Amino acid sequence: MLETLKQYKVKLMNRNIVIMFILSGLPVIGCSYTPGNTNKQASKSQSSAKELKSVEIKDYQGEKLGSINDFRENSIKGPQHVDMNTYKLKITGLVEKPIEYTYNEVLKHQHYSKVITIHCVEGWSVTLLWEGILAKDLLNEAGVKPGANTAIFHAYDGYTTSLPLDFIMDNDIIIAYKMNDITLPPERGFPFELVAEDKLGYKWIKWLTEIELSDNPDYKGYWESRGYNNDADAK
Ligand SMILES: Nc1nc2c(c(=O)[nH]1)N[C@H]1C(S)=C(S)[C@@H](COP(=O)(O)O)O[C@H]1N2
Ligand SMILES: [Mo]
Repeated sequence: MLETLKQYKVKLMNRNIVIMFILSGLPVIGCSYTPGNTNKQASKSQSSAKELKSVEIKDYQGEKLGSINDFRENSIKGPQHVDMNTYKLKITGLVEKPIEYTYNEVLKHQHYSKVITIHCVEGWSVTLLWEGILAKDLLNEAGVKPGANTAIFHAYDGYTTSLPLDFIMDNDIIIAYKMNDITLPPERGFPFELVAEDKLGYKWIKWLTEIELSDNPDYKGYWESRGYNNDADAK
């Protein structure tokens, strides 16, 4: 019984020593965490991850953005994986000088970004920050021939759509390589998607391969030839 009590006392003493040790140690540890201590700042910036550009942004200048994952995958042949070794963006048809751009040659043009909403006829819409170059910058480089009034867009999956040439020349229509600050993933149209602002989703051609200038304003693309309105006004 006594033995037991003694042991208990010793245990208590040991515990007190441990507690005292911890207490005496605390202010020392605390010192290295006082605000303004440069060591803390340095160690913190070293340990916190450096932000890489592949992180999707969720708001822009106070505006909440939708997500790259808010799209319904409904492409006519599913996601396309474009072979970038052979990829070219071609400007053809009624132009002075047909041009074939590589991906990097397209990106050498002035960059533009804007928050724009895509509306699909299926009833969903997504607002994102789009970044790209202007369609008219490429067309001006190729030189629009008199008589051209329609731009026909072709894609890797065989999809086509068209827009009045005036619509492209009178507006800042973006050919996007990024959405929400990340490079378009294959399912979202890599390398390029046309941001057909104020037009319904079926004008937003993905996996863009060619812009052909034509004098046929009645050209009908994939969905247009299946009954969808050729104006495709989203407003
Ligand atoms: N090449 C190609 N582009 C396309 C399509 C397609 O099937 N093929 N679908 C269109 C439609 S109907 C919409 S709504 C938008 C967005 O489609 P997503 O949700 O499949 O990205 O892409 C458009 N661009
Ligand atoms: Mo759509």
